[in-house]
Amino acid sequence: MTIPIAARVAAPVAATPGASHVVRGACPHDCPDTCALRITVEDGRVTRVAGDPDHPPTHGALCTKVSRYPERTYSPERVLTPLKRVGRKGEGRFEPVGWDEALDAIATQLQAIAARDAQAILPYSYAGTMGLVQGDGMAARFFHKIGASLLDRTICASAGGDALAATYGGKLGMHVEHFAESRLILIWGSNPITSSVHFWTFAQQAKRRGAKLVCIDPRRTDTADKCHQHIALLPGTDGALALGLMNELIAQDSLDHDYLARHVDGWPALRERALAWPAERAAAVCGISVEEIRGLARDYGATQPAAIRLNYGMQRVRGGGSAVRLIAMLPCLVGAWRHRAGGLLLSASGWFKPVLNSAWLQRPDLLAGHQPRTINMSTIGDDLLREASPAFGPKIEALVVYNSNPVAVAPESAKVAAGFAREDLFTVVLEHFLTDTADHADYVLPATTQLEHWDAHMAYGHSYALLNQPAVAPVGQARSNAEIFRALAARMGFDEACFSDSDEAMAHGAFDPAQADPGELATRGWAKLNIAEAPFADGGFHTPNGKAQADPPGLGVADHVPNYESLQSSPGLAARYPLAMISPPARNFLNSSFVNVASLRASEGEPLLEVHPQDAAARGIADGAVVRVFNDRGSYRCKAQVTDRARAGVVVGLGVWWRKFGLAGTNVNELTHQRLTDLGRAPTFYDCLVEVQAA
Ligand SMILES: Nc1nc2c(c(=O)[nH]1)N[C@H]1C(S)=C(S)[C@@H](COP(=O)(O)OP(=O)(O)OC[C@H]3O[C@@H](n4cnc5c(=O)[nH]c(N)nc54)[C@H](O)[C@@H]3O)O[C@H]1N2
Ligand SMILES: Nc1nc2c(c(=O)[nH]1)N[C@H]1C(S)=C(S)[C@@H](COP(=O)(O)OP(=O)(O)OC[C@H]3O[C@@H](n4cnc5c(=O)[nH]c(N)nc54)[C@H](O)[C@@H]3O)O[C@H]1N2
Ligand SMILES: [Mo]
Repeated sequence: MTIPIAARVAAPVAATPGASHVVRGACPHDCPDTCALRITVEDGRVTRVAGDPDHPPTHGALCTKVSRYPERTYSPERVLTPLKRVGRKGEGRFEPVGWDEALDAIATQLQAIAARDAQAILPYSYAGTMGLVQGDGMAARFFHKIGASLLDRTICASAGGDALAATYGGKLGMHVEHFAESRLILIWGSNPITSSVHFWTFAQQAKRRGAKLVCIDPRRTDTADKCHQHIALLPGTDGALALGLMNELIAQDSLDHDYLARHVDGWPALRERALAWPAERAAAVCGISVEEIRGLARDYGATQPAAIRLNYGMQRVRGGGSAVRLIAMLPCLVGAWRHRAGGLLLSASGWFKPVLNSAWLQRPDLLAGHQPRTINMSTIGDDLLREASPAFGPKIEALVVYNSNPVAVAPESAKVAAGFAREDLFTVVLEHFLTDTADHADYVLPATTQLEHWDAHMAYGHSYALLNQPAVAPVGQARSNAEIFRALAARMGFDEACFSDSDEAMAHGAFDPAQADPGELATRGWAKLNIAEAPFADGGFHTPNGKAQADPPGLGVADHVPNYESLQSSPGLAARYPLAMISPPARNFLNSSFVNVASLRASEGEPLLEVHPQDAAARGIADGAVVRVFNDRGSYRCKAQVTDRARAGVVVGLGVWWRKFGLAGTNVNELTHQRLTDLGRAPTFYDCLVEVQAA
């Protein structure tokens, strides 16, 4: 039987007995791949979620998590009615209430607080869905109209993002498909088999055609196992490695002098800096051999096209911004940008800037001249515990959380949990599940999933716009985020016409129709942006003068910046807590999403800490033993896995588990701190010293 493809489906979708059809959608999750989906609906129920074979980055394949999407959407644990708290904060005891009762109570509270000082209200959201409508579309309009505190959305990518902006003038990079033609690929601070599996397909195609793959990662990941070479540097030393490579490229004269002269500003100053980093010095800082640096420089200097897949793992340390600035100069030094299969890809979201109707979606003009303060989401632990002061402004009295699980994912979670437990804080959480954060809510509101609502999507790992059509009617009493904010706006008497825009109208209006064809989006589900094949072959960076900036005004030339917590910058601390802990994503979860999907949790097993055999032996820790991992901020219990996936001196706690699934009701963020990166005000999750003991 062939399944007809529904080009347009109006929500809600009525169930026709026996009927089966396919709806075009987009994966909403925080991942570079943003897959195009084909969703099979039978008798009004989604029975299958598959990758679109025609969408080049998706090429018909999905990750395990999203191919299990029906299990998530129809989970018996889904929140399907509004809930009101009846227990203590954090206990997770609620009773169902009607929508009207919940929305009336929330609107009344927000109005009362706004009448005193609207900045005491804080929206807190991140990328549970990356949708332009269910993310910061109607919600942004609502909070702008209130004049609530603004949120600095730094928790993931702003160190690297600001670094790319300083260097290239935006988050711009290669087309992911072109990696298939590269001859040398550096997979740097990235574990694509876990976190960007569609990029990995292109890297494997290149490998089959004879390309060399090098993985630069402190952990021996599955990806490292499948590369030709693995360079296991110490966490937070990537800037030193980049400078050591530049030093060698200068010594070998592998530079593209013409490209440097025509398309780079500040090379003489960067050259001076690099000359201070001979391979011996860099190798000592990175904890690797001199030959590893020399060999990599020889390969990178002699192979074209050479491509770097940089990812966010390496920027979650104090010097993350500087390291990205340095690495982003490497393709300029050797002229790799001349080829479409050469250059670098960290994030490509900047290509969407001229394509998005951001001001229409978010309506910052509704602030009407107000300049509310900005709260950094990465320091929410401290900020929730702060009293009013002239510098800070009013105490935070109300939090509205959507698309995020800060109690599990924000750093230094003891403080975050203490803040969320404040009796004088009014907290509303829009969610699918009773997460650690929802457990602290006064009201939990049931949100629709991607299968039940309209949305429009950009991507940060490819250059296609996507449209998501609802496949089925909302499950239970769920409402879309946008619908919930629309209903609250009505109750608060906001009468601007934009508060009546439907989700569907917002999804269709998200992109400039001249740049992302509405017909293609409606019928095929995706539209390719018009970006040059080799965007910087002849310069043309998005900086004011079109040149890549090695020495930008106000920042100067980047240097290696040691971690806050390292032998180099805090020897006393390193004596007490000698192990560096990193906590990169687990393959079967997406940050803290999917932790509650039983089959995916079963695949991950339980929270573990990888410890190198030498470090384990020195502490009498056996494989599988329960350990206490601790530092001055707190302690966390889990089982040890003794393995050489962790290099000596580094322990790995794959994240991000819900606290309530932890042995002692905590997760790795009990140990991380709230200090920020050198650029971008981002968290430094992987800049964290600990000690481990058998418990
Ligand atoms: N399955 C799955 N996929 C995901 C996610 C998930 O949780 N699960 N999360 C999504 C999100 S939000 C993001 S931002 C991306 C994150 O994905 P990536 O950007 O790839 O970042 P991480 O997975 O944090 O780290 C990647 C690798 O960097 C290594 N690393 C840690 N510290 C350093 C360092 O100092 N230097 C270097 N060179 N390497 C280091 C880690 O060991 C890890 O293997 O993935 C997305 N995709
Ligand atoms: N230790 C450590 N901590 C980390 C990281 C790490 O590597 N190590 N990674 C960091 C990174 S890269 C990131 S991006 C952050 C991620 O932090 P978050 O963006 O908070 O991501 P999630 O933990 O996946 O939580 C998203 C929540 O949104 C909900 N959600 C999904 N879709 C919808 C929707 O349509 N409506 C509503 N209302 N809710 C929805 C999901 O159910 C989920 O509970 O975590 C950071 N924290
Ligand atoms: Mo992220």
